Amino acid sequence: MQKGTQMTDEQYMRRAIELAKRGMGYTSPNPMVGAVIVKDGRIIGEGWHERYGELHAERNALKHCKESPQGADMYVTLEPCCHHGKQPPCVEAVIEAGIKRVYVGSDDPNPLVAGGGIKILKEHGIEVVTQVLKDECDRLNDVFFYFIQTRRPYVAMKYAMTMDGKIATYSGLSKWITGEKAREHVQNLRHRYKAIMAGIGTVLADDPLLTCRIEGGVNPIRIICDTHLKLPLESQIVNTAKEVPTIVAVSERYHETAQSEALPDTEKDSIEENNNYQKNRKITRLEENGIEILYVAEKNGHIDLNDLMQKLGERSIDSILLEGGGILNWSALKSGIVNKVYAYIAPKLFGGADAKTPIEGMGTDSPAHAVMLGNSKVTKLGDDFLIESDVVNI
Ligand code: AOF
Ligand code: ZN
Repeated sequence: MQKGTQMTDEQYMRRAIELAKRGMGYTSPNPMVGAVIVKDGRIIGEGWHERYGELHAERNALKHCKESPQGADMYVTLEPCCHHGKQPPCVEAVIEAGIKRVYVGSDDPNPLVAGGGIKILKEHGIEVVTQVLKDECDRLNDVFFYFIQTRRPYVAMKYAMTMDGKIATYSGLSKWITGEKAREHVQNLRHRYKAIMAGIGTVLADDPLLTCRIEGGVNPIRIICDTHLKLPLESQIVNTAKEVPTIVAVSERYHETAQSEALPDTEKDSIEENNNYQKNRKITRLEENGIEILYVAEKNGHIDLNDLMQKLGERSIDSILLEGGGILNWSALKSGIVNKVYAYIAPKLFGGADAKTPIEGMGTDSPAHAVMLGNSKVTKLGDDFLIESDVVNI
């Protein structure tokens, strides 16, 4: 910015977007929101929604004003709220501060707001300009918009593959496919998304931790899809479950087992009772280790992912990074729960008919029935490429 040149409305809004992003990973299930206050062509206050439950962006920007906001303009990435939640309504603060004009990016689809904020501002004689950099502001909160309207988590499928579409060599080796920069990017996703989900196959094969390894990063809640309770007690997941919240989704058929009285060894007289007894003991052990067991309906011998999404939504889990193996990835696509795909592509070739690919299962029978992706964006990360796309036909 040259001294003396005034910034445009879009530039102020872009600044507000930048500020909003500082809340990434900390505001869930609230949106990321940024606000800038401008007087006589100068920014006099900035703020963002820093953490769930704390001040909203508008109040933070007002709090940080270096001079009176009377008669100033405010640029805010989301429609100011008008309801009492964990925080009082932002519109009241905006009105009391004497703000003259408000530039808004996204509308707030929260039924408690939904146009109400803008209406109140206008009723108080404040000029409101809507849809400033709307697309960019909307993009910031894909997760919030989906969750507030469906109460189900927004799911992003992530995988890393070679240019010939392999996620491991035929011998099963996968360390490493992509380089450091791409792997660091994945760590940022683990910080950003509320939960991370993997299938039991991945846990048995790799014994992963599924944590976020960036400084100051937040660990995602770990969700393991484990229909038949195969998770080993000695796995890293179990050993760290007291520090990292972990949910193991199992078939609801084990619910009864868990509730039934455990039989002492000597009294077991059938294979089924013995089996139930073992499952029961395992559930107790897992719970003692800090794991939450979530009982989910079964569909075709697997966890019903739609039922799982419903239950996770009820626990305020608004977003999931799916780092599944090929089978879980296909089930997720087929169940229609996937909203976005992050494909990290390394410029190398593994070959091999038996080398695993990111999405396995049955697959589609005809190109006409493909899962269609759109809004694609390509980013170069070192020697690798990231293609991120929205699933458009779920
Ligand atoms: C704003 N500015 O910075 C945010 C807004 O429980 P509360 O009080 O934190 O309210 C959460 C709701 O407020 C959330 O669902 C969304 O509609 C709105 N978030 N609004 O004006 C902000 N974070
Ligand atoms: Zn608010």
